[in-house]
Amino acid sequence: MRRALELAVTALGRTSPNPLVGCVLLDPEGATVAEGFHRGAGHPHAEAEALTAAGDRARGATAVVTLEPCAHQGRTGPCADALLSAGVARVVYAVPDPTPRAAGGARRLRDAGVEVVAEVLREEAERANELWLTSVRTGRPYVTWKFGGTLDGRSAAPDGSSRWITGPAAREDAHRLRASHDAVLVGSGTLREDDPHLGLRHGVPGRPPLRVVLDRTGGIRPDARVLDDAAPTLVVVGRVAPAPELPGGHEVLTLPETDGRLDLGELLSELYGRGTRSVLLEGGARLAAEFAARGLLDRVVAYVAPVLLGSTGRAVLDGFGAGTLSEAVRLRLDEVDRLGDDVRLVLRRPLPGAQGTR
Ligand code: AOF
Ligand code: ZN
Repeated sequence: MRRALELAVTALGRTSPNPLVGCVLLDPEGATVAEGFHRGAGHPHAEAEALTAAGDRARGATAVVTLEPCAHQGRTGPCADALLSAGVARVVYAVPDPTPRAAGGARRLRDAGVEVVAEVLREEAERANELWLTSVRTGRPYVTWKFGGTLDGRSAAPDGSSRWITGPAAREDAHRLRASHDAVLVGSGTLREDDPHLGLRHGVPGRPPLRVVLDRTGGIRPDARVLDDAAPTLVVVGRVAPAPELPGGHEVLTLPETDGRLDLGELLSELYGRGTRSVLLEGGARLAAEFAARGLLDRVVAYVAPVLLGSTGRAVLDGFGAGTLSEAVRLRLDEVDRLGDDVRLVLRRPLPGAQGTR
């Protein structure tokens, strides 16, 4: 299963709206017969890839799969049936398929007399596929807020200078984080002030994420860097805004507004409907605050630099303020890593029922 997970994550950032899946076929002595992983929507499922590579040697084999084999006819056939006709004797999987459309493969295999072992290395497999799994369970994209800031929570000096607060290792890592998401999102302030590009730097593997920019009043300039041809861009405007003229390959999305703000819930369901399973918030402070206030942050990745800017610096979060401690957003600290002179913290929404304090 560890090997199957390793195979699965080689396609990180390229499979949406489909999951990461890996599969290893073992002979009765435990030797590897064939391997496969899912390369992305429209490509064969991991099981199918491994079965094709195995040919006749799949007979009597054990299939080790990171996700319950599917039972539906979609873009490709039901894997449960393919495993049956190939004569596989045992199926070991990690995570049950959470989609009503594809679930039921384990039952079908058991009913046909195949030995099925469920939930092997489930925790590791949940983590490897966490963006997709959380997304299909909640029906909206998984939301990660990424920021680089000072020890005292500032992202820029009062004059706007911010290059560079964190060092090259942290910035490199942030780039890889971008490549692992389906979409990156910035608010109108960041769009106007920073003219961000949001593409993948040369040499970073992966498919470039969809660039999503909020532009409530429709003021985006046709020469904005985000409108080049490095990746498609979705420009989100409010109902009253004039639809901006965009160069080819980019699209305008019109959303309802509440109290002069674009409806983020609508935005997320629109993105989900387009197959986006993960969104990375890349700025700015007001956008992040809105997601935080609405309880829409699944994960925070913070790059913290050994720098103090003091109270005149611009806060990483702006517009959200807890009146009292019990209203604070409390996160679970999962990872702490040193990257050069900076520290990367990975924090997640606490598990339901978990205590906020230790
Ligand atoms: C995959 N790859 O290796 C496995 C999947 O759109 P379809 O027809 O390709 O079906 C996608 C669903 O099939 C997916 O959401 C998941 O529930 C199931 N299993 N999918 O893309 C795979 N094993
Ligand atoms: Zn399948």
